[in-house]
Amino acid sequence: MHANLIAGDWVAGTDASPNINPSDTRDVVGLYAHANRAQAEDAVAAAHAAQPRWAAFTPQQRADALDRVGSEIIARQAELADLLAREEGKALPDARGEVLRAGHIFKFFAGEALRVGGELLASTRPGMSVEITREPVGVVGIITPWNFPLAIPAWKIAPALACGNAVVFKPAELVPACAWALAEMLSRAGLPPGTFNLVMGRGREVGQVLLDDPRVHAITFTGSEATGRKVAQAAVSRPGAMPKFQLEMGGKNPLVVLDDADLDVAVECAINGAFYATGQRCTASSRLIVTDGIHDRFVAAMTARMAALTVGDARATGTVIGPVVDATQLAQDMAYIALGRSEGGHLAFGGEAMAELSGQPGFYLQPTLFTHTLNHMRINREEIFGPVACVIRVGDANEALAVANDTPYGLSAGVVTTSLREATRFKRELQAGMVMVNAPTAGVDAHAPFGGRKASSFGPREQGRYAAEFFTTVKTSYVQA
Ligand code: TXE
Repeated sequence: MHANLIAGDWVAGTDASPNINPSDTRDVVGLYAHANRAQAEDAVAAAHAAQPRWAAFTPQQRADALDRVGSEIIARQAELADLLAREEGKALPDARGEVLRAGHIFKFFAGEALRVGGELLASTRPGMSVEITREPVGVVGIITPWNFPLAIPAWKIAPALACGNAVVFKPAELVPACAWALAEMLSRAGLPPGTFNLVMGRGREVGQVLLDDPRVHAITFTGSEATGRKVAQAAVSRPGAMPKFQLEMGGKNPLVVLDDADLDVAVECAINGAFYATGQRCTASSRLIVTDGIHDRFVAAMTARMAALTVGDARATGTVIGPVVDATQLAQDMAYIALGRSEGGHLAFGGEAMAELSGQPGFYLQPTLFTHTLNHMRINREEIFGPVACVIRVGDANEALAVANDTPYGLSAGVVTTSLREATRFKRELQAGMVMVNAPTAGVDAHAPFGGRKASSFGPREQGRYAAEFFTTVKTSYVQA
């Protein structure tokens, strides 16, 4: 059994669950412990005790530890990508990319450990100096989803540690193997015991401890909007000091295709954005907003291209789209496909689940395209989180922009156009945290800020230099000469 990491020791759980390969449900990846409430509290206590020691490490020592982890992730890219593909179902080329990104994130934040800076201001008072410094927040609770089993933990853990915080990490129930592999590397990286703790298990049990325990000073969460709201509610209802919190939640990202777009570029952006990683990305292009003049050519080219996408075992050569992550998610996708039909959408491609491929039982689903959809339909309002995209036909660029912004979410948004004027206008006016011009809505750089607006996000941006906003607290000191 793979155990939890608490106070530097591997601690067995009170129970455990098998980790099932979604490409072949007969394949058990391993048995992973569930922490109980008391063990989660032990992890918090350990982090609380270790944090001052870790914060007293020199920035170079912190940088070296993070750099070691980054180097090991990159050196083990093939093995970790295989594990990721096996437990989550992400096709191997995407899984390899995710592993590399996780490695680069650790290396980036190794450098950031040396760059935690401050500011010196002239005072309005004679002889006074004003010094602005950043200090660690303390203990950070990290709660992550299943769709990026290595990259999302990396982009929360690395900056938290770089800034001198201790961490209690609770990964999603479906992907403990990648989390455990990361924890195992961190356990050998030279951190004082208790600085980094792994507690696997259920959200409402283990996750809840992180929300409730007053020794957890900050909570960073990525997952569904419903759970994100629970995190926020728990944070503000905590008696005494409220924890700092940061939420990354859903998206319903528009990709606008204008009449003047290069058709090949438009189709590649839409195929990649909507269907790669089985559409299970918060930045997926789920609404394809297409102007009249290019609509029919775009739909014809999309369906032709979709027919050539190989759905299969995530680890098989040639697979472009792996399975859906589990039975519950597949049922959710199928329910939305049925809803799309009943709302009047025209199923232009796909829509069928395949219980098995080449004799292998798995959660396979064809990439699915609806046309003739309207922006107010539920399939265009709610996050489906599967390989399902909807085309919305619009009259012109003005209508496209209005429809793109008419959504509760605001994570990522894209436009495909050859017009500099339209590219500039959409870049300015799209209401999203990230805007892509002639690029898929998903797929971002590891060193640039990530996050959204409206119901997609709450709190400071993640990644890049901007991560320090969340993982540090600012102190302003006044010194009279
Ligand atoms: O998410 P949850 P799940 C969406 C997607 C998916 C749905 C459910 O539509 O179908 O969410 O996925 C922990 N206190 N997205 O169940 O429940 C939980 O254990 C503390 C979109 O995976 O939000 C896990 O570690 N923690 C999203 C994490 O929260 C709790 C990515 C996320 O779980 C908790 C993933 C509680 N009460 C899912 N309950 C995106 N847009 O990127 C759960 N958790």
